[in-house]
Amino acid sequence: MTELTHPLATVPRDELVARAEADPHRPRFHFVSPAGWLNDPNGVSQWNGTYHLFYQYNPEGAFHHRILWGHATSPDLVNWADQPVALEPSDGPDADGCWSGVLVNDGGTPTLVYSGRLGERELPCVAVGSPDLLAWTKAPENPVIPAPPAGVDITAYRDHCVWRQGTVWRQLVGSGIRGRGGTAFLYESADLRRWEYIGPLFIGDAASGDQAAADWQGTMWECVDLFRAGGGTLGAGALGDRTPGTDVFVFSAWHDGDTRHPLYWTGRYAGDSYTPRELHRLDYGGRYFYAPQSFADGSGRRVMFGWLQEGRTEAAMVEAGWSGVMSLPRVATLDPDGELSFAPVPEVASLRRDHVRIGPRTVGASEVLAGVAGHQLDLELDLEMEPGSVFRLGILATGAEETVIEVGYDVGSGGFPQSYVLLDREHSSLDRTVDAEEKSGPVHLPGGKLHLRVLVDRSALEIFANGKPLTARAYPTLGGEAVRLSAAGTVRLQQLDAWRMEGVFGGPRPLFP
Ligand code: DQQ
Repeated sequence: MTELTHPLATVPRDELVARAEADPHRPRFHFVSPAGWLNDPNGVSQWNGTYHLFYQYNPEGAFHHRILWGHATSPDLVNWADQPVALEPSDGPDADGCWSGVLVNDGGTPTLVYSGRLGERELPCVAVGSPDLLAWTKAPENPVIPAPPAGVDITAYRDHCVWRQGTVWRQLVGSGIRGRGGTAFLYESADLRRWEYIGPLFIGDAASGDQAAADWQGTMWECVDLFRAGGGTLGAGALGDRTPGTDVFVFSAWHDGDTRHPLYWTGRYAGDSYTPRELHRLDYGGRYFYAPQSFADGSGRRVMFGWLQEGRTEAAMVEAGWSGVMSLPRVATLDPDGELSFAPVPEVASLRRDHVRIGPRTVGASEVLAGVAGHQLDLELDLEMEPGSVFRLGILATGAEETVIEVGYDVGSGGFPQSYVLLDREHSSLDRTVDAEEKSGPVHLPGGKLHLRVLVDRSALEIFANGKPLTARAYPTLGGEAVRLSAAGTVRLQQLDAWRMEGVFGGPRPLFP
């Protein structure tokens, strides 16, 4: 029987919105749910010019339970209007939750493919939308795939990537094969309702690498996403041909209930399989940019959203009345090394106010910037670093608290030159219950040149160092607003541009728009 009240539903529903709005850690220019719980982006798309963002939503409180699909629309990927809940559990295969999925255009009919949850099991379901995408009707055929592939010992089975290939639909469902590794099962259909199983697209190797490593593949792949980057069409051309572009396979590495981190393979999808070339980390913040989903918008850009998980305790989230932040939409491109490079969509610049420009000058031992301070900031820096130098940018700083972004250029380590971006949260917060783990990853700095973009939205931080993203959260207690620069070795600041960022929501929003 479905539980009516969850043990974590301790905050009365009519108090959730007020609690959420009063929280100083709640971002103001990132998308957040009206209150309650938000996780994965779903059905990200542009339809007749309007952008649609659906999301995993629990309006009962800030915990993951009996998930609905929240819905918001935008003309510009920046300003969002809440829309009625798109999907909610009902008797049948999604009675315990409408889990993650995608939106496709079925000959002009908006159609959702999602994971219906019943008991401990998820199965593929379909819902059809009204022309304005505001009313959704579940398909009578649900679940459209009645069971995972027979005879395979799987770790889990959910989440979808669906695309049109010639005259048919193809679908991937994320999974893992016990004792082997993560996988995605490939299916084909003429009508999105009857699916023929083809086989595993390819299978990862959970035994390769250290389980604690930031690029461990996990035992199950959540939220699989396959797209062609750098030109050409997914599925066009045979293996080894000269069709341009790289097929990128994104997944979120999961293990035994633990949401680890998003990774991607570069490689080539041809016929019924994918030949992986290289595995990469998608975001150096790991679990703070989880379950990403992407789409090609009308202008052909590959736009990606991810879920910024919280770094505070379950009890703190419940008390706050809200949990989970959607990343700013970011554009993914292929860099000359064949890896993904990211930048927030340029539309985000429309929120910039009170411009301050500093530089050129040499960065000294430590300097608090005059005229640049705040909890909602967009900072863009161009730097030239000498080999062996380290640059630090402190944000949300005051007295005993400071969050530090550090970039090292050719800093010898173990005899090898190394360049990196790092987020040091050791002194971010006097609250010792929040996560303070260091996050870092390698960055290329050709000729010592660094373009650093830092978006601060209260507890939500998005950092891009020469296109490599590092997303995370910080929860300072003292309300610090200062920005501080420091350097060890020679670092020249060519230019720093800073803006205060406007919020995108006018005030409290109803839990059920
Ligand atoms: N969250 C969804 C699942 C997905 C997971 C459930 C990833 O469909 O696998 O809310 O965060």
